[in-house]
Amino acid sequence: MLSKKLTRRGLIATGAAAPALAALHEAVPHQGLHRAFGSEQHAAANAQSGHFGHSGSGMAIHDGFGEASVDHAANGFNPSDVLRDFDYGRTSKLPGGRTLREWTVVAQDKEIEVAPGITYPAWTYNGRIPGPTFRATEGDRMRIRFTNGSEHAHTMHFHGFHPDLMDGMPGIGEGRGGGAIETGETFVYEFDAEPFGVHLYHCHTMPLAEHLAKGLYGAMIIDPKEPRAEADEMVMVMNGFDTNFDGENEIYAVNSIPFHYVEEPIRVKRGELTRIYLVNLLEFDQINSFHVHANFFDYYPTGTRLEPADFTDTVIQGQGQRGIVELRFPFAGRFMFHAHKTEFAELGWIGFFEVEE
Ligand SMILES: [Cu+2]
Repeated sequence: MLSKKLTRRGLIATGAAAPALAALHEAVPHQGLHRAFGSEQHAAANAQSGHFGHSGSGMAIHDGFGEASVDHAANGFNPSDVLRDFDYGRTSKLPGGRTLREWTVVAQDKEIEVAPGITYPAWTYNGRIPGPTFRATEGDRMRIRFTNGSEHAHTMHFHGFHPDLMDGMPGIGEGRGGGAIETGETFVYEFDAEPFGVHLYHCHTMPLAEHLAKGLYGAMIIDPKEPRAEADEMVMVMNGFDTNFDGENEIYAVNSIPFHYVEEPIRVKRGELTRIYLVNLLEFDQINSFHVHANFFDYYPTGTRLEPADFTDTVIQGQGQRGIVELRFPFAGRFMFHAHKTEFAELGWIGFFEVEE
């Protein structure tokens, strides 16, 4: 039975979460999910009539949103592109021969359609969630020119070595142009690319949970000087959205859009080395996880060592944790990957690899 107040856990208890989102969308189109979730009668009535369930034994998580899809063009990003989009910046040589990589980042307030018909008032870096995946080689100089085009003060806080002025911490370096970057202001973050590994960046303005949950984060990859083996590479930022602002996520995903890689499976070649840069930037929940079916992978926590620390098929990450997953698919076919946290999977954190000959 549904509880009187419909919550995400209430939805899951009915075994109805994903189809419920779609059904609520049909019933209450183009409104925020917090509005849609307010129409409890629709949901309750539909649930009791069996409208959500495909089999009665639980939701068919494979179905995702069925025919419905978000408007990626309007969002300005498509998770299928984000997956293999590595931003190496504009490169030049510094005196002495080192490589300088430069990026321009603008914080923008932006409505994102996070599920079909459900928009979320996000805060973004360069209009996308996750923000650009910065990529450099150990020892490069990284220079990020950050302009705050948002109505709120923000920062960019990078994980890595850097002076305090470059730490993106409100209250630190304010007299020197750093700290909180107010609306309309620009600040240039600059530091050496170290250590090698897979890292992250995010806004560090208070209240931190809000600034993270709103979408101000991304991945940063520092390649070792001696490059890793050639591979089909991709970045997966695990995240979610609290669409009704109750301090809990209603949807979960990799690269923001729930069920996206169910609708558009990730195509890989059988036997080819596949490398996933996996980063957890989920707010509100204590852990996230990644599991791949019918396979095992080498796991390099934080990517800061060249030898894998584990050979497994499931890994758990707290917020800010990240690592490199390396695997080869021995069989052609369709293989699921998902959070091994059933609740997250049912609310969108699920996808497929389409392994081709
Ligand atoms: Cu912020």
